[in-house]
Amino acid sequence: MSERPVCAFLWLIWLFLTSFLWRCLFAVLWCCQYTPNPNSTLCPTLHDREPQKAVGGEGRVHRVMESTLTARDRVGVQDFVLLENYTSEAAFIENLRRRFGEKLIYTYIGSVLVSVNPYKDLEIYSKAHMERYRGVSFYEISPHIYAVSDNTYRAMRTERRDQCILISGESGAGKTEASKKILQYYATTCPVTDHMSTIRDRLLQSNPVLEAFGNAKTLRNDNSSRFGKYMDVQFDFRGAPIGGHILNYLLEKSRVVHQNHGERNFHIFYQLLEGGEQDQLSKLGLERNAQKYHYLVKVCVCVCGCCPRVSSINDKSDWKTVRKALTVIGFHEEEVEDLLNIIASVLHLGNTQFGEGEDGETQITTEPQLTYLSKMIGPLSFEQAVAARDALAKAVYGRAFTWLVAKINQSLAFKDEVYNSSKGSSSVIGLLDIYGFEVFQHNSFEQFCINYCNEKLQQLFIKLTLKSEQEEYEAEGITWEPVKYFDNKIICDLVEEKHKGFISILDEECLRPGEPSDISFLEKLEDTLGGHAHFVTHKLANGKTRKAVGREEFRLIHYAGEVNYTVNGELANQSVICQSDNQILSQCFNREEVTTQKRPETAATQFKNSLAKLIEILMSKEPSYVRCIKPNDAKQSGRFDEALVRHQVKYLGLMENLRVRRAGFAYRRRYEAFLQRYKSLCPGTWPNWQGRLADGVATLVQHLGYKPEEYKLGKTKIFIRFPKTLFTTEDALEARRPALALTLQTSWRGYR
Ligand code: AOV
Ligand code: MG
Repeated sequence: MSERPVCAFLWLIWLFLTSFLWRCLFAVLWCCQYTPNPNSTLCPTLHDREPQKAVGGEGRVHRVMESTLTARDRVGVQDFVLLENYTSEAAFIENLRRRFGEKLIYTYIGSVLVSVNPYKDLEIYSKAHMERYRGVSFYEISPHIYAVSDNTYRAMRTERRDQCILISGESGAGKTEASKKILQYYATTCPVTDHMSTIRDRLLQSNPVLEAFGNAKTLRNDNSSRFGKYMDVQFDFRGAPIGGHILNYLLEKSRVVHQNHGERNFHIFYQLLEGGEQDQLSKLGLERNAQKYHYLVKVCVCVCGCCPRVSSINDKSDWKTVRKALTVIGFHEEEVEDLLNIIASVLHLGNTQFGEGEDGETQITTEPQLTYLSKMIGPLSFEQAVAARDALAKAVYGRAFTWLVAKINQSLAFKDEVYNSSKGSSSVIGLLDIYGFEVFQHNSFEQFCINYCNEKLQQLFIKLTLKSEQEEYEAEGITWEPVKYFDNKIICDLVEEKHKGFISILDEECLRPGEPSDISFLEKLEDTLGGHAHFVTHKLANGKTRKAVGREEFRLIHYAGEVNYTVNGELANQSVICQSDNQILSQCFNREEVTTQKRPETAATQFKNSLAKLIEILMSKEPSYVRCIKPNDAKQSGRFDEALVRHQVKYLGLMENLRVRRAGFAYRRRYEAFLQRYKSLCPGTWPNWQGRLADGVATLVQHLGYKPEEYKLGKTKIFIRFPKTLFTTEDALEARRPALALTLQTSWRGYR
């Protein structure tokens, strides 16, 4: 054979191969970048927010392929909206249970994240996991707290609107852990410069400090938040964290002087005693033994905590963390010393014992405590100490906590000159982690406030999830049928209504001249609220006595369960402390404030007002929700107590939430996104629709054979009632994919 034809033959093969390879390559690239499925290769699940354009923190485009989901990830449905039998509570719980069994603790209801506490460390919070979720559209990847964090962050950036993430659930359900994971996500994935890394570190380090002073072991949770916390994280126009601010709500001060059996005081006391250096303890007059302190372990028969050590807590290493965190946040050595003096003084106060003097007067019989107390608290007279010991301890601790939050806020405050950035162009993401609904054997005023707070948040959830749904239908000109749900407004009103609500009655009783009496208060409650469906006392209508409610108690039927509250008056004498030499104390107890003649607002009214302000703040932002569920009461991993979960699913209103998502239109998407995704299924819209988007979508769905009852066309979006309709369309798209790739190849020339 001559050389020429061989060369020509080889050349032709090479040409064919290269052009074919190039075509393939272009086709693949084209598929990747301009595929008619811009949002996902997954079957789109159903949610109210538009899937955002997948732009990451640095403008990267992520594309997560279906193959990233393993068979395990698909156990059950990852969005309850996809449940066949969506009205069945049993099916709902079974889905939760199956996923929980596979350590899949997160599931969506539309855009709401349901999270079940695993009670063990799962390997799903690594940096690599954070990267997987970064910049990826909400539903392209398995449900996760990082998906909510990322979605919220991108919504803040693209919509330039302040956001908030509301985390709710009962005590021990995982709210605080969720809020910490969100903060860690931002700290790791957001862009930062050197200056900003200081703020980032301070934001992170504020957690161990506040937990040390504001968390404690309760029967429900070994690290229970005993204060409510709302934290704003401020981002600049580049999406970098530049500041933060914390609002704290009603610390459970009674814990300083009394704990239920099996519970502890605030962590900081045990941390100081376990981890503090010997020198330091000696200076404070403290012994390294929690058993020595009346407020930590009472020596008497168990009406008290009696559990200084907890297996899940390492006070010694926690102390180190807290000490380091205080430095990172910017506390001066003197400030830390003053703070520790306050902690020590509270312990000494607790150990102060009283006896009767020769003339029958009361005397402090514990000399060493008095020496330390007078040194630390200032000129404290015997009589005042006798009258006010516990009230004083609570007040000192409570004010020191407020001071601590203020100090952290100073260190987190946005500083214009440091960041060389304009505050005006910044946006915030607020994180709400409040104490969860709780019921103990003995419930006092503080439990009342905690549970009232949870009522308010549930009310907000109801209003916003239904309201936003309704608003969207209205804006799009779509009619829909509302879903029935339990509205807990009736309980909120019972507590806060003017003149006839619980708090008004309490105010009246406290501000009445003379000593407020618990019995007269209960009688007044009975007169005004007796007969209300959610209020119960020991008196029955027929004049008999209800045994389940004590004579000094009243019962509220909350949205989350029934709670008996004990009425017991508490009076505080704070006037002596303002004379202290301790800088923090004298700042905390302003002399003018405590000597003023004006009667202060009652604690209940203050709390009511601060909650009203909180609700206002939350309403001004775009909310995302995390609903936490506690799988068992024993704090055990792998245990799923169905009855307990069912109760929570009920009172959190998750079934109603799901029904609302489905009763209206399960799926909605902007015309351009819908057309882009499915246009290849209709010759009339493929490859490019030139007319009005709405007409393009109408042509497309007509061709697909959608029946009129299956969908509605709004002003800017298509609304599809049943997931099945969409699944059929998705199947058609899936079936067309190989053909589509071929079409792309052959149309390559034309496309170019
Ligand atoms: P809470 O904030 O909802 O209760 P926490 O967030 O403190 O509850 O969670 C309680 C405990 O459950 C934690 O200390 C962890 O041991 C465990 N836990 C929670 N979430 C996770 C998770 N995602 N992974 C592993 N363990 C977890 V309260 O503050 O009492 O209402 O007031
Ligand atoms: Mg908590």
